Amino acid sequence: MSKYSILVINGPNLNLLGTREPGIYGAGTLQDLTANLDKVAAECGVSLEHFQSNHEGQIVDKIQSALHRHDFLLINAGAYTHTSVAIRDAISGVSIPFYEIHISNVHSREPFRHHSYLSDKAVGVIVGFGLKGYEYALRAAVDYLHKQNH
Ligand code: CA2
Repeated sequence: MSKYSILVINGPNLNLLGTREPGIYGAGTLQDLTANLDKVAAECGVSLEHFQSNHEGQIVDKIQSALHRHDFLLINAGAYTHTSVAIRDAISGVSIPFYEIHISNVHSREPFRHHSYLSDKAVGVIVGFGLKGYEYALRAAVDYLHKQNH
């Protein structure tokens, strides 16, 4: 059994990856992303759970259920990043360290995407590296956990 468990959360519309807007979000599907992360997790010796939902309350429930089950969260909250005090409060409530991920460079897009309700609570933020950003975040999370728990 792996020593560390990491939960990957993808928010609204990210189930559409690879089917539309490839210019912004790339050509890979959510399934491709999941398969690549599983491969990297196996290489690093950690367990991964994947969760995607289009519903804010379901994301809140999932974060609450992560308490005592997961050591780290990787979250792309999609559009809820810019609107959701509830997701911010859920993450603060469980006190699990997390990285915030965005596929696109939100800072080069519309002004309403420049503010995040999560960034100031995150250990780090990865923005604009496409789907590769999830892999970078996973590898960084593994380093973080090893350093924290030497
Ligand atoms: O860049 C990101 O990862 C975002 O979190 C994606 C969100 C957007 O609201 C954020 O501002 C930035 C949107 C996800 C929509 O994903 C789609 C993927 C393929 C086709 C259509 C939408």
